[in-house]
Amino acid sequence: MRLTRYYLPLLKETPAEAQIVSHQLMLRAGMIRQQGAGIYAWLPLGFRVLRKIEQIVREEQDRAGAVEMLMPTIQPAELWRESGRYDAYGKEMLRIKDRGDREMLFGPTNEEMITEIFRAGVRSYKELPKLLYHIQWKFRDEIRPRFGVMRGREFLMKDTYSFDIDEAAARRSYNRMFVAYLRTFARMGLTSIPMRAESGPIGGDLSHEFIVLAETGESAVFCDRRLLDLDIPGHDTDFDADLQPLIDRYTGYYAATEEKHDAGEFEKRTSEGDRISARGIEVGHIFFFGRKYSDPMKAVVAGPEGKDIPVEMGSYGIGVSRLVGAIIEAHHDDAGCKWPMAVAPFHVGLINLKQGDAATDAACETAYAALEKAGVEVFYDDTPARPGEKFARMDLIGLPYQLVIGPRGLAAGEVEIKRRADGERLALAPEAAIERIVSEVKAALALR
Ligand code: 5CA
Repeated sequence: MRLTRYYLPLLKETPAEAQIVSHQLMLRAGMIRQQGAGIYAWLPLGFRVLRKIEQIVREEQDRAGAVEMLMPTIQPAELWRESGRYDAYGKEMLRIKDRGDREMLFGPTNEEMITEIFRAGVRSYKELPKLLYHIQWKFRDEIRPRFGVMRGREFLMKDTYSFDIDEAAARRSYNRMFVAYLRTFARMGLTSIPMRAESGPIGGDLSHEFIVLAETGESAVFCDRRLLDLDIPGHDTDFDADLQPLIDRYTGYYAATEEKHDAGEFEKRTSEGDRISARGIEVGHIFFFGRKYSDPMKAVVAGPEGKDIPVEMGSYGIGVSRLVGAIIEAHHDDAGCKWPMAVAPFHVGLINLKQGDAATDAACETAYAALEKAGVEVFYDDTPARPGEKFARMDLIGLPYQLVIGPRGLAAGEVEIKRRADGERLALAPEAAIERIVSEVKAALALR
């Protein structure tokens, strides 16, 4: 991509309304633009990150055995009357009427709709388990939307729903999602900690929040430091095998959100040096709630003896748009974002230090074409701006590598690579620089 063709409205000043660094950087780097309280347009650069996060979420859901579909954003109120949640949900639900005066709503979540879809198509316990998911915009009329995409009113969520014949089988579905979540967040460069959590309006009594530690997080959390060093399950994890031992390794350490925190137990189960009391960002939340929806909505299957049995259900959410902010909170410095390769909007920023100089332009075009051909995503600053401006701009948008090409270096047979993560610089011959970037990008993207 060439910057001269792109839409990258950067801000010089830090917007006063943005209180946390991820919100400030998303506005300054031209990733989002506010359209109302808690409602954002995703500009091209931000949209690329959102799409990459979504794709990782999708790959890990598929790997764990979930099946993708798409449900609408608008739902009929009737469905929610069946479960009894229409009135219970309160003012957070955006209620709408259509031209025929029918009551509709903008979905804050999809338990009712998926239960309706399931009961229409599954008859026998032999068709279970079923894990279905979609990635769709939600609306919650939050009292206090804040911190940009972290707590929006309109936000993108991945929500999965599981259907099983009994509690033991439902537990296996829950475990699949538990492991998938560890992998999903790790692939984005985040250390997530599963913590015992309150289930709130979704219901049920088994629930974990996946928390990324951050000073700016909205949740107060308590956990054992050793959780930060556990190995992430590999991409060859067999999701059909018994995952319980893997889960036990995590749940064996103390970790709880404020609502579930028990100070006495915390002290008993952790040594003082391992005790973390901190703040965190909730990037995912998984729930097992049994028959809360299948009972009232009559989602039943014929069991082994032919009798109708209500299914045991769970639901599993990931805050896809919130993750964009969470990743910035974890990876930035004073100059801007420092994207992990897997979610970077582009892999490399190509900086032409003297646009219009024939040799420099030619070297840039050659590098641009060679990198693109090798599957590396290049963002080429082909504007006539001064070098200082180009450097600051590239640091702000935070692509993992910068390839800097100018007349002086070229005369000495060299171009420069700068790694954004640690600022390390390396002067190499143009071909060697390209090779180096291609192999480092490939290595960083390799699935582990
Ligand atoms: N139906 C269940 C799971 S599918 C559910 O709705 N769970 S939730 O309420 O916990 O939301 C799932 C995830 O969406 C949260 O963990 C959080 O990461 C994200 N999320 C929730 N509310 C917001 C919001 N207002 N803005 C941005 N992300 C949000």
